[in-house]
Amino acid sequence: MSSEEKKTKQLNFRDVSTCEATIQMLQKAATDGVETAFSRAADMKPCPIGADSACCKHCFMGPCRLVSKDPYSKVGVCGATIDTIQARNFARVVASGGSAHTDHGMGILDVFREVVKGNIQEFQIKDEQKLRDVASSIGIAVAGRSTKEIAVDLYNELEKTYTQVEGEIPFVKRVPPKTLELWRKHGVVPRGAMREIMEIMHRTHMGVDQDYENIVKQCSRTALADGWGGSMVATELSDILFGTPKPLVAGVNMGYLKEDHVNIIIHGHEPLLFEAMIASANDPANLEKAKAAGAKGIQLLGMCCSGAEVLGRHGVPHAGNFLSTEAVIATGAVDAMAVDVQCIMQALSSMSECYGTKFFTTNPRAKIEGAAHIEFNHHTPRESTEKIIAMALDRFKNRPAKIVIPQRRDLGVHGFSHEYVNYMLGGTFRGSYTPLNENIINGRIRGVAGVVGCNNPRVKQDYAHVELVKELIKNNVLVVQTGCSQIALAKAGLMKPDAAVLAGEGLQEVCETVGMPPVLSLGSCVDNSRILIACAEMVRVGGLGNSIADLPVAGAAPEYYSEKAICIGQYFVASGVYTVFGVTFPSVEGTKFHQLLFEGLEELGFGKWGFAKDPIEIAHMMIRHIDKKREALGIMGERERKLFSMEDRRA
Ligand code: SF4
Ligand code: MSK
Repeated sequence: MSSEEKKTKQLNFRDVSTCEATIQMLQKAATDGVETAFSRAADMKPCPIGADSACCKHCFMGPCRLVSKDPYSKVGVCGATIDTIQARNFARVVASGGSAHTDHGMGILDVFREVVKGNIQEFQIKDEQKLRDVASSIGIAVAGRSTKEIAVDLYNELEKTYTQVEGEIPFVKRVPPKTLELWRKHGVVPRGAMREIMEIMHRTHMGVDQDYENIVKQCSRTALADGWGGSMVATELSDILFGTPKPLVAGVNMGYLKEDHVNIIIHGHEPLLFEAMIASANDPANLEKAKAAGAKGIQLLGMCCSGAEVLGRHGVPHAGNFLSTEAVIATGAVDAMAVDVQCIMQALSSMSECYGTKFFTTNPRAKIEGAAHIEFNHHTPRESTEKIIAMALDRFKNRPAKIVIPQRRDLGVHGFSHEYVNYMLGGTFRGSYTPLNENIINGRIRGVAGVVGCNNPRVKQDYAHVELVKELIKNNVLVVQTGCSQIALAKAGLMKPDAAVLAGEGLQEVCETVGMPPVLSLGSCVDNSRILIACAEMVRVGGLGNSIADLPVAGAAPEYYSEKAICIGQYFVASGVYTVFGVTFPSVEGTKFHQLLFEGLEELGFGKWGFAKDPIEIAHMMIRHIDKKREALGIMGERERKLFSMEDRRA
């Protein structure tokens, strides 16, 4: 028996995941002698100095390692202090995470431009109302103008999000005036994402910016260029091109793989590949080919954020979140997995080889050594998706005899957007956040929490997401979700209206009246921008203060692994939101840098960071913050409680 087999046998998969389907497939993979991120994590001890961000390899006089226990006892060869080193490391994480979202947004912007010019026929402007709403939100005239005229202006304006070298990115026009005033005072309003990311890379080069406070300012400016820039462009243009999500019932989990169908999984982030794949999979000619191959049809499934994009928009089933991407291959039922960008483990390629799954990279920015590449060209999107379908059909015909599909299917309501929340609460003619604000003021809803982010094999899969959200709703905190976190809650059954029974009395009343779940699924990682817009709207409607920092809201990413998550955290903090992360935090407690992130930023009027590993502790940190904000707003005492009826809503 090899040492690898011994390790895998020693790992109790119930200790590393709460997802039944994933546990079943991890056990199968171990029996098959195949390793996964869970077994590799058990075998890879994290470097404690790196985990604290107390080392620097920004030049070749180093690498320099400082001592986390006594961080001011030593400096790097160049004299860099622990605060400079941590701030520079943090800044590069923000730049990397922010560049992922902004480059994703730029890919959508490219397609939007080509659609507007008439160079792409496959995609069209699907939501003209949203086009008009987005355009007018940034000052583009819409009255009496054609869709094409507005779209051309919108393209030209949104391109500035990336390329502008001076001024303010377009979507800052949506930021509450008090919040924007604070940003201007501290010089953190983004000019253009490319400039901010370039500047962060320059400033963190050896011998440039060596003042941690100044570096953190640039972290905020770069992160804001993601949240109110690249990510917001990605969300808004995806809605315009592919439709703004509206709640629908959709399924999550591996049980949606079908043994008698050709199963194709799309994994990654940008919605373009998936949208083209939906068209190919529904093409009668391909369905005929599938039948000829002996299949009853073609079953498409999503994973990670590619899946989250189409789960809410079209109701395509979602096979699982980040840490299930390897496990699903072990079913043997996946005929093809096609990936684009972000969160794609390199090991998926060899894993697919073990189970005979056809694995394809599709994006020229993201190839994997040894993996087949079928390039996706947005001018001719169906060319690549047709090839992928043909390869999947081929694999279906030659499937291995042993297929094991975990019989777990979880239905829930997905596809809440800022627009739908507006409508849901106020109705068609009075669409407004007023009822939400009123219910927060009267105490039925204590506050709003965004629980988002990834899985991380250093902590038990989905456990912190689910326990944190349960504790929040029990305490009357309405939860909004994106990314892999929402998939964890969908699997736990909390995306259903009847999950309101788990909520506190006030939140339960509101959910039952409106007919909504206590946990709202808002989409992919870039759709965290929907939460920013919702916060801005809560401020605009009134009664909860003048800036985002006044709102009784908080955010968390209890199982994050990604640099993108840190960037998201930083743009929420810079926007005024208290944001708590789990797993680990890249700083040494007690340093000036740590103090700035965890306290100092709030003293300046921004939000602040928090950290805890235990989900119940995270929940109560968030609740204490929400209560602090309620206290400051003078709405701490509950008002008279009465049923929130249709008459109340009309009144
Ligand atoms: Fe060491 Fe300074 Fe070079 Fe970093 S920049 S590796 S601290 S000498
Ligand atoms: S996919 S960034 S693991 S949420 Fe967006 Fe999931 Fe995190 Fe990737």
